[in-house]
Amino acid sequence: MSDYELKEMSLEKISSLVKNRDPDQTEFRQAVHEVMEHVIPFVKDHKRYQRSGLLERLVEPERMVMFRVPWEDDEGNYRVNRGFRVQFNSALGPYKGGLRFHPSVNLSIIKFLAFEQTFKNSLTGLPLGGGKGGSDFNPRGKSDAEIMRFCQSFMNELFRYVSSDTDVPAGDIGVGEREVGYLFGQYKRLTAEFTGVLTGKGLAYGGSKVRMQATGFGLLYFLREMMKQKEESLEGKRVIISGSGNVAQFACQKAINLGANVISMSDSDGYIVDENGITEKKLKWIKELKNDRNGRISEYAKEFGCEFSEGKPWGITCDVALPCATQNEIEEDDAGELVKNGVSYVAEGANMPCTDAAVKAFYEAGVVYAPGKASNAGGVAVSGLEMTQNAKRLSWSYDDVDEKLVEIMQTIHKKCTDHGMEDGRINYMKGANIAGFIKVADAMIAQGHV
Ligand code: NDP
Ligand code: 2IT
Repeated sequence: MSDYELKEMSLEKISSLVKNRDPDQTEFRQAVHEVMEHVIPFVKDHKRYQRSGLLERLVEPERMVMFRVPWEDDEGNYRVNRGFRVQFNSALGPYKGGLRFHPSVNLSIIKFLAFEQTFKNSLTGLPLGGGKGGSDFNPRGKSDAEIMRFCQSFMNELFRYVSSDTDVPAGDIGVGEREVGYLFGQYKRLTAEFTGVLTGKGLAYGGSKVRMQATGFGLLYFLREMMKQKEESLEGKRVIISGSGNVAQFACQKAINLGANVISMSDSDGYIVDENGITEKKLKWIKELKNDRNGRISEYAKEFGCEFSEGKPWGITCDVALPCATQNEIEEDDAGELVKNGVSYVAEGANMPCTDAAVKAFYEAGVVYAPGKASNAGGVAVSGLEMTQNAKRLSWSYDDVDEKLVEIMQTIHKKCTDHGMEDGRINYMKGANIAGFIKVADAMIAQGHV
């Protein structure tokens, strides 16, 4: 890069490049801003990364596919949704990332998730590129047969763009083991191949042990490392968790195992506060409610005699907050409430659940905060281990995979400390962004201007 270009390179320049291209993609622009805020000063200090076009390529997906998903509901009506797959960056390996089925899904959301995934996957140390996909299909209230027909139709188009060596999808919001099974079945039928084209599969047909638990467990393994830095532990800490889906359930389980007092979980209607603490037995009830009965979290309040309130849980006094539902669920005001009530740790189970202003509020208040690309990387890490097991046609034990997950989360924590030290404390966002960037950038430089 010439001196002229280098002088011109700034957060504003890259942000306006993205804004001019896609002015309406607010979530994607937010994710780019959060990463580039740390990457650009780093590049200015490191000549090796001052390459013409490197950052411009980093913020433009390699490929995006959008397609029609026609399906028939149980009443015989023909319905149409939109499908997406964004193949963001393949510098480190096949594109890898989940599929989200939620009515809010649009190109901006899938692009932000695929962009974040690129850095997250880099942090895992595994050979995984970054991608994401999904649909604006709303699974709420759909029958099992409708879900199956939708998944089959979605794969009728997606199968052209994925394979175990090119792009390996998995689950995310609205996509769990059942959906992965239907998607896998249809892929197999269309290609006549039994390969590891998806992860998060059932244990009977190539899934990995611990994949189901991995994101939530990994989040707590990461939090444990954060607390160790301060010579603290989870024992007796008041924890609140948003969401009550896959990530939230297993975050709750591991938090209980580590001695925490989990007092709140939520869904999109509201949250419960159980001052007696959510026990393993109560959590088992929540899992049945959410995974088998499609119930609402408000039913917990009736079952166990506690409070249910509409809205978000961030006004509850706690030591640790674990947002595990969706993007931008903690805004500046919510962060202010948490800080006022004495929160000490915030670790993201969801992707980008805290707005930029919320992250800054935590940092200024001295709250120890971890971004999802570091703290929720356990899910995709075990997906990477599932790919390895599938390629070798073998299956590791629960303890082996769990041990590897602990090691990976410890290593990611170390990368955050190595690159995030600032004024005598760890800026986890900075550390994760820079460590994630270095590996992707090195691979991109080595592979030429493509
Ligand atoms: P699930 O579909 O299993 O659960 C999602 C939970 O979040 C539900 O309780 C849901 O409530 C709630 N939720 C979803 N959207 C909203 C919304 N707009 N407002 C309020 N609540 C909402 O998804 P996961 O647990 O798999 O995913 C949760 C988060 O974790 C997502 O951000 C995802 O990207 C991230 N993640 C997931 C990984 C995985 O392996 N599954 C890995 C890494 C990150 P309701 O039922 O009412 O809709
Ligand atoms: O956001 C994520 O990391 C996931 N939804 C998991 C992706 C994966 O490929 O396991």
